[in-house]
Parts: sequence; C-alpha cells; structure tokens
Amino acid sequence: MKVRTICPFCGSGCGMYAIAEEGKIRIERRREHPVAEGVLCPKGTFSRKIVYHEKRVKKPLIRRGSKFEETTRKEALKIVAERIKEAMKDDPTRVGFFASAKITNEENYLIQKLARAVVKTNNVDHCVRLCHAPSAAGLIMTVGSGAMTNPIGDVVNAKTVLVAGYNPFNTHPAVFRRMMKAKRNGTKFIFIDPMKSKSSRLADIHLQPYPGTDVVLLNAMAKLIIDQGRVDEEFVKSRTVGYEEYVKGLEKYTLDYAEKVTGVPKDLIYKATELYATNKPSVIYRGMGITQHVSGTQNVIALAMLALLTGNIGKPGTGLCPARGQSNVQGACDMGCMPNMFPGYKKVNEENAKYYAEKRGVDYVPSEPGLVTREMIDAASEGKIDVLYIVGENPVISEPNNLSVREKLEKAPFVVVQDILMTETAELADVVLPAATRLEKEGSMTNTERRVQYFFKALDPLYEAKSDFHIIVELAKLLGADRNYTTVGQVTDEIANVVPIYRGITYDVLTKNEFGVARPYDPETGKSETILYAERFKTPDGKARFILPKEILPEDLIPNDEYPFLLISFRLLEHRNSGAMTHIIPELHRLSPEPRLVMNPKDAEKLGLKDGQMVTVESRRGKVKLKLKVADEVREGVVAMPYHFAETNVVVPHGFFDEVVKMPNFKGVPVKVYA
Ligand SMILES: Nc1nc2c(c(=O)[nH]1)N[C@H]1C(S)=C(S)[C@@H](COP(=O)(O)OP(=O)(O)OC[C@H]3O[C@@H](n4cnc5c(=O)[nH]c(N)nc54)[C@H](O)[C@@H]3O)O[C@H]1N2
Ligand SMILES: Nc1nc2c(c(=O)[nH]1)N[C@H]1C(S)=C(S)[C@@H](COP(=O)(O)OP(=O)(O)OC[C@H]3O[C@@H](n4cnc5c(=O)[nH]c(N)nc54)[C@H](O)[C@@H]3O)O[C@H]1N2
Ligand code: SF4
Ligand SMILES: [Mo]
Repeated sequence: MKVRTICPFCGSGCGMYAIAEEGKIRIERRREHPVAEGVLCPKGTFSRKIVYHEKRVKKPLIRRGSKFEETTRKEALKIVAERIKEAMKDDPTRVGFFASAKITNEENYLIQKLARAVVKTNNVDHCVRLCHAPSAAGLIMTVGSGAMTNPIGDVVNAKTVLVAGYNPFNTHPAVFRRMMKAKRNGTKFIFIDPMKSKSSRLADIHLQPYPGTDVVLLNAMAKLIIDQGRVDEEFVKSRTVGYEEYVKGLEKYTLDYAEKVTGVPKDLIYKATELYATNKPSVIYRGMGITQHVSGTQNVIALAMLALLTGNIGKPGTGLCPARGQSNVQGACDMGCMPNMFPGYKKVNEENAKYYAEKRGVDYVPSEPGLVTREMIDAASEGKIDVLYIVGENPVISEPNNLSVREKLEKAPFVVVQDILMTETAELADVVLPAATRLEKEGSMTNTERRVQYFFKALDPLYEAKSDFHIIVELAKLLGADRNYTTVGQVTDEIANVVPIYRGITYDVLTKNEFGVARPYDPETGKSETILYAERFKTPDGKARFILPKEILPEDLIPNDEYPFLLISFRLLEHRNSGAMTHIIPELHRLSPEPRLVMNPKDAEKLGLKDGQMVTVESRRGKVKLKLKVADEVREGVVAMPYHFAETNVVVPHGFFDEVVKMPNFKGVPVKVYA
C-alpha cells in the first residue's frame, strides 16, 4: 500500500510516499509536496532501512542481573505500572518522563497528560533542553511566542539573509535549497559562524567570531544601527516598549570592543550591519551555534533586537527563524513536554493548572514546575527519583559529560526505555519497550514552519513493537486512568479542543488538507497565520519588548595557556544526532565512520601536527583520542568535532548552563590538543 508519510529526520518535514512490500520498504518522492518539492536528502531516502534493521528492539526486555530476558508486553507494562504506583504513593515527583521530538503530537500530548493528570508530576521534558529551549524562552520574552515567524519558502522574498550559527546545507537541506534560490535572485547573505561550510559559500560577508561571543558582536551591531540613525522609528514607537532603557545599556558595545572580544575585524562588522539594516527586507535564520551556550537565551534576544530596531518582522521577507531540529521538536514543545509549560506554552502556575485540570476532567494537576532532563538523571542517581521513563532519546550519547550519565543511569533505581532501537541508553535500562517506527504508525507532527501534517501507516508494527501511542495508552489504563481512545484521531481532536494554539486543527481538517495547515489556524475561514506579528505581538499588550542581552562568559569557558583552544561541535549531512539511527545505515555510516578533530592549518603548524595523525583532545573534564583533519574550515583558535559520536560529549563538561533554561554549553569548551 502506498501511503503519505513524513521523513523521520529533520524539522523541515519533507513529505514522501512509503510503499511496504514483502519484507521491504520503498520510499517515493512527492513532487507536489510543498516542503520536499520532490527532493529528499540521503537521510530521508535511507530512512526505510531502519524498519527491518537487526538493531530494532523486537520484544519487551526485562533486566535480570547483568542480562536482559525477553518477556511479554503485558508483563513488562505491569511491572512498570507497579513501580510507578509505588513511587507515586510516596511522592509523585519521584517519577520522571522524557518525551520525544521524534514522535507524534498525539503521543507527546499523551505523555505529558500521563505525567500531569495521572501521576501528578511536571517532571516531563525532552531534547529541546539540549536544542532550542533558549529560542522559545528568548522569543517569548521579546515577541511573546517561540516559533519561526515566517515560512521557509518566504526566504526568497528577503533581500538580506543573516544566518547565525546555522548550517542548513547539512542540517535542513530543504531550507538550504530555498536559500540557494534566493541567492540566484540576488539576495545577499551574511554568515556569523566560526566555521566555513557548504552553507557559508552563500555568504557575501562572513563573520567568524570566537565561540560564545555572539552577544558582544550582536550588541555592537545594534549600537551601530542606532548611532547611524538606521532605526525604523515608526516601528519602534508604535510596536515596541523599553527602547530608551535598552539604548542606554548598549553604550559599551563599540566596534573596537567587539573586535577585541570576538576577533572579528571591525570593518566586517560595519559592512554586515549596514547590509542587514539597509538592504531590506532582512530575515534572520539561526541554529545551535546561537543556542548551545551559557548565553543561549541572551544570544536569541540579541538577534531579536536587530529585527525590532529595523522593523524587520511581521512582513514577507523578514522575520526571526529558529530552524527547529528534530522532525517533531516543534510539536513536542507545543504539546507542553517541558517541566515549566503546559500545552500551548501556558506557564506552569496555579491559574493554568486549574484550566488544564478542568479540561482534563481531573481534580488537579500540579502547579509547581518539574525537573529538566539532566536534573531528572541526577535525581534518579541520588535516590530522589524512583522511576525514570525515557521515550525515544539517547542521553548516554547526547548529554554533556556523557560518561557520568552512564554512571548515573547505572545507579538509578528503575529506568524504562521505550525505543525503536537497542541504543546505548536502552542497554542500561531495567525494562525496554519496543516502539513502532514512523512507517508503522500514524499521527500528526509540526514542522519548523508550524505546519501541522498528518501521516499514515505503511505497515503494521513488526515483531512485538507497538506505537508509542498504544504503549502510553495501555500504561495510563494500568495506572487507573480512563483512556477510551480507539483511534489516534480522537487525540488529534482533543488537542484541537484543549490546546489553544491548535484550535480547530482537527483530524478532519488535517486529513482533508494533505499538506497540513500551519498553526495558528482559523477554522471559520480555513486560513492560517503563516507570517506572525503582522499587527500585534503575542505579548499581553501586543507590543514587543526591548531587552538588553547580557554578556555571560564564565572564567572557566575562556581559553588560557593550559587550554588554549575552544572546541565546538557541528553536524554532518549524513549523520543524525547521537548517531543511533544513522550509524546503523551502511550507506550513511561509511561516509563518516569515525570522529575527527578539525584544526586550522596555522594552529596545526604551530603545534607541529599533521593532517591524518592521531591526537588527544582534552578538556578539564575528559579526553579522547581521534584523527586530526587540518583544514581552514575552522578559524584559528577554534577546533571542531562532529557531534554524532560518543567521543564529543566525553569532552564537553557538565555544569555550565544557560541560566534561564538550563541549556548546556555544548559549544565553546576550552581544550588542549596534543599528539
Ligand atoms: N544532517 C543532520 N541534520 C540535522 C541534525 C543532524 O544531526 N544531522 N540534527 C537536527 C537537529 S536536532 C538540530 S537542533 C539541527 C541543528 O542544526 P544546526 O544549528 O545547523 O547545527 P550545528 O551544525 O550543530 O551548528 C550550526 C553551526 O553553529 C556554528 N557555531 C558553533 N559555535 C558557534 C558560536 O559560538 N557562534 C556562532 N555564531 N556559531 C557557532 C557551527 O560552526 C555550525 O556551523 O539540525 C537538525 N538536522
Ligand atoms: N556535543 C553536542 N551534543 C549535543 C548537540 C550538539 O550539537 N553537540 N546537540 C543537541 C541536540 S540539538 C539534540 S536535539 C540532542 C539530541 O539528542 P537525542 O534526542 O538523545 O538523540 P537522537 O539520536 O536524536 O535520539 C533519537 C532516539 O529516538 C529513537 N526513536 C526514533 N524514532 C522513534 C519513535 O518513533 N519512537 C521511539 N520511542 N523512539 C524513536 C531513536 O532510536 C534514538 O534512540 O543532542 C544534543 N547533544
Ligand atoms: S531535508 Fe530533512 S525532512 Fe527533508 S529529507 Fe532531508 S532529513 Fe528528511
Ligand atoms: Mo536538536
């Protein structure tokens, strides 16, 4: 049967067809699909190989000593339910859930509903904590809501595109394709990235700051816009508040200061600022180079300030575009899989807790924020969490100082992993529940441009796998909840009813619109708000906020004589995140089978190191040995490793966080390198 599905990898949300044949899957392109446009990158095409892979978790497993034993799902879920009940009796916050950016809106909605309405804890989070949590927080503070303002196709309407800490050639090929189209039409590009990449070949101006210094660079750009009288005064007056205070705070950000801190020549900063502020409309795209820092939220705010100063928001070709990483990270956030947010970004507090309790027909849901991912892992190892339930995440690779995550999960009293594959994290679990892959289930997902799309099942789950939907519903019933869903669509409709930003996005609407609809959607007119903030911001008074971004650089994150380089991580086209889903696909794995350290030729020469030799890279927290690649892809003073190997997060220390959202400082780690 040929069905419409969505690629399971990045947040572009390319539509494709899947055809299940005897023991094989075929993927076909969808020429008419507005995101994919009939093109799929290699990961999309090879995603079919996961379904029949030998690394699939085939049966429920239960730990007996150092080994796993196969069991039935009934037995496994009974044990899990008993452990949860025991923990709940004592204190519901002794249970914690990792939801997942790889699963559907319905599944994420049900996980947080299970946590909040049944178990009664707000301990629910997911990989957004390692990804775009600062984007949501920073944008909510400034413009009132946290998603991309303009659709990806709108980039062709921009005259200038500012790309900060983002490499879409590798990470969102569907976005990059549109940027190339814009380039061919004469659009100018500014890149802010310490690395050169296939993406930055688009750059007319490329600023290569020291990692972690973006706030200083961006504040200097803002000051220059003001000093040169290039502020859109009408916009600032009618649509914003806090301008005067903000301007006062910018005094110290001269071009000289910015050059000194960031290492970017001041004439380049000048030219880039001039281009962004005058060659309008201008849009800003950004990624992990902006968010994965102790100053992640501040970086997000600093970029938003440029858009507010120049009125580059609320119109075609403008906007603030945090390109969301995983296929449904936007949806997992929208559904409230965060410890401090109910669905629809309603803050966890008394008032909103009452609203959700009423909507869910329960006596109460907790009004105290819960723990973030890493805090749950720590709490489990310290005996403060009894049951840690991890759905579709691989923290043993993806969290900083991942060797300590391994130790902590080994110490944790009871860990459940619900995954499609036997990952490094699943290996440490007490119970492993086999989940169905994307092609074995249905549901809705929300891509980076807020497009909510419904996809269908190409084949029944193999082995004893069940969809995450099915498993979570079964578990909730065992915990005494009333969950009489017979179809996924019933939950889609519940979301349309309960989650304000999904109002009207029912099963019926989604299945009738084969390319989905963007949220927010007006069921009366059948139209979506594809460009946000045309007239009002989503703040209570409708105005955007000027906020002075803070410069945050702890002493221990500044290079010194002992640790003279700053290490960053980046993504390869052929691999995905922890590598769980791409190292098992031979066609992808063999393109990059091992990690490498990229170093600038000048630095290599100074250290007497040669391309291809083995080197040790050592931070204050850990060291690994790997091959050296000498290339001018990276600026002097900086070294870079692809993220998709266990080695990277052995070196990245735990303990440096963004103070607003607790995002770990993945990028910009002082290290030494030696033979
Ligand atoms: N092929 C592939 N695609 C993916 C993924 C994948 O793993 N592989 N993962 C998905 C996910 S989850 C996400 S979140 C997205 C991420 O997509 P991107 O944000 O593009 O990811 P990265 O390559 O980690 O980081 C982007 C850039 O930030 C730069 N950078 C590092 N430090 C700094 C800094 O201090 N300042 C500035 N300005 N730049 C800096 C790096 O050099 C790099 O070029 O990709 C998604 N798509
Ligand atoms: N050093 C460094 N570390 C980083 C980053 C970095 O740039 N540098 N980036 C961070 C970012 S942006 C992110 S998003 C995180 C990602 O961190 P993780 O989310 O932990 O990594 P993934 O490899 O994406 O995990 C995917 C898991 O989901 C499972 N899965 C896939 N589909 C399904 C499904 O339908 N159901 C279930 N139950 N499971 C499924 C896969 O088998 C796999 O185990 O890593 C972060 N860590
Ligand atoms: S661009 Fe993203 S969604 Fe599209 S095929 Fe590639 S990985 Fe999949
Ligand atoms: Mo991500």
